[in-house]
Amino acid sequence: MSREDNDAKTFYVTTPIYYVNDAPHIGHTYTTVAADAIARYQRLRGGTVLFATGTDEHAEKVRRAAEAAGLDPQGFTDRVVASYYDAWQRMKISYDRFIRTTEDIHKETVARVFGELMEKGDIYKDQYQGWYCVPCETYLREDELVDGRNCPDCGRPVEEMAQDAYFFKTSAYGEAVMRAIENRPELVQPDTRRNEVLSFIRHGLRDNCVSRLNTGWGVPVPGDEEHVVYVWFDALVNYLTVAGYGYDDERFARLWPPDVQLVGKDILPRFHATIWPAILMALGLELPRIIFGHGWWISASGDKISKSRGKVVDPQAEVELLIEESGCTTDVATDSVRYYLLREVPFGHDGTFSSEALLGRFNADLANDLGNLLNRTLPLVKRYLDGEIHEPGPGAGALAEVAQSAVTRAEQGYAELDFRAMLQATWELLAAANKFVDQRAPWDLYKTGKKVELAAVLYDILDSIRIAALLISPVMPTVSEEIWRQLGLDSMGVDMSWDDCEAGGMPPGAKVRRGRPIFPRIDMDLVRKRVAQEARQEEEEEQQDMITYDDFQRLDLRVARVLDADRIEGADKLLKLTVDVGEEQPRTLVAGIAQQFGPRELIGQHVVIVANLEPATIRGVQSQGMILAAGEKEPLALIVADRECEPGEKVR
Ligand code: ME8
Repeated sequence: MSREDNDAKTFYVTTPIYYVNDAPHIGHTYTTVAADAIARYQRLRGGTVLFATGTDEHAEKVRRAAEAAGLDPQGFTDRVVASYYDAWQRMKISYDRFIRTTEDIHKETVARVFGELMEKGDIYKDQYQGWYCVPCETYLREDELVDGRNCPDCGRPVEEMAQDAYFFKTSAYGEAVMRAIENRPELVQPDTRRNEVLSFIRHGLRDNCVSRLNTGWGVPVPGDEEHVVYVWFDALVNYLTVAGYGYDDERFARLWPPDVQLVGKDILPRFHATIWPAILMALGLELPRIIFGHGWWISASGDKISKSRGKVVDPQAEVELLIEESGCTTDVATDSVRYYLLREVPFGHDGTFSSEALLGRFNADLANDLGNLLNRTLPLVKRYLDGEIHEPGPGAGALAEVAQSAVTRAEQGYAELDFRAMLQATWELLAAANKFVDQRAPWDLYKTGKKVELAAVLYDILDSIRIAALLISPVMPTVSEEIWRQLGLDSMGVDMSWDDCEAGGMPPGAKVRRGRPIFPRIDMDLVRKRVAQEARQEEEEEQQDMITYDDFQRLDLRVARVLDADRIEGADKLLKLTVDVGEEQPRTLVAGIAQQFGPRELIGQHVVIVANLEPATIRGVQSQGMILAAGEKEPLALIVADRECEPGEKVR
């Protein structure tokens, strides 16, 4: 499988494949937009690119979500995957391959890889005794748990597991993986994460459990239908499936190894920087060139402007916000959110998403610096040069040096995945061009009849705008196209190409076309005033929702001691509790907390219940009251008495 010459290499960039228990969120969008910018940049440079993303469907949590929705897993994932197609279309994600792990070709590849490693003795059968975090789909050792029962990554309770299982000999590759990461600083990035990874490996790698008991969802272990391949093993193999491993040698030779693999920081140390390279080493395959772990977005507390109104930022809601506040088009709003994501924080760092900052950047960077430069220059070309770009003539090229420096730094930014630096470099060019307009005052040149100078100055400005449009086009594809159109380049048949980044490339004869301003300014004072008014209104409405003390008194809240707890057959979320409320007979309650709390941890707890709730029959069990728990969507913590008190004690 030798590669004949290096030019034949297709640039292969990947995102993780995402779980489909839910619709896409800001994290998915962030990685995918960044990968999209990389792919578009490579294409702009004339390279052949394969940009792959997709969905990870064989997770236990996906099976459970399907069950909760009353659908079979395949029907459920078929439905949710549509929300990914839709989101990526809206975000202008130019993927070349969307892989679903439920595709036959992928299932065959997983079975092939698993089989190969079994044959080599790198996968063996043993007993698994330990813990499993369903939300993270991670096997955990006792000593990794927090407080003896919670997942170290997400903090949620884990489930105990004891079963026959297959193991991958990660431990045998620990040393080699560590050496590879140490010797090739490019392999795992950024540096801070690389250090985290190295210390994770130094702590010692144990063999990983790579199977689960077959519950009818997943890829069966070759030759042993009682087990299915562990979802993370299944998922990592997607990068091989996409590349044609084992079924299309020619494709594989063109694609392997991946050039850039983007992942979030949480799935770097345990998976992409250890098990993944270990699997590749076991298969005798080259490691990826770059695996980059980016940071996380959190939403700014007290961000009143946000349309998402929650802890989780919804990129689509932010797009709508921009449209509403500025009146820009959907395409421009989408490009602006893409810009904000890659401009606001250095790639690799965590960031705080704030709608106010998004609107602020829209005004300052996009409307003022970029939009205004275009809007003030095009009318001058119309007025003084009949709308046509002239030969640069003597004196042109005043901005060439600044432009050259911006291009060099942008190239470096793209190569190092430092999107922020790349955009900053471009904005320095825009700032220089804006300053140049002020200094050279084309209107004065016109008035004083300095025609040659006037043509040269306008040429330089438009040329800078053209270069800036090229530099940002991987991030803001539609905006760049619109600028291209307004500069008259599309009607000249000039395609965008990185080769044309050099100053002086603006073709004379292009006829500029004024359009609507791309970035209409947002009146931030008005936005703030309206938001404050909405907040006041909300507060008033909340006050109207107040209950009186008498209303509250009607609730009979009591302490109850849990005597027994049991799962209810066929109902994943429900537990049947027997509680002592200080009455002659214990009561029975049905509580929807089975996914967060195990029966054993409940017995003996002093919980709080609503004792005068009308009884209801749930799944054939009469429930006489309701247990109180914190958590809006799902129960996160039970309300318990923090010191000794008698069952039946009133809570007031
Ligand atoms: O992990 N900010 O899938 P997933 C930035 N199926 N990134 C975030 C984020 C945030 N607030 N929240 C989550 C999986 N992420 C596996 C991958 S690949 C072989 C298998 C990132 O749907 C997170 O770091 O949970 C991860 O990269 C992705 O979004 C979530 O993926």
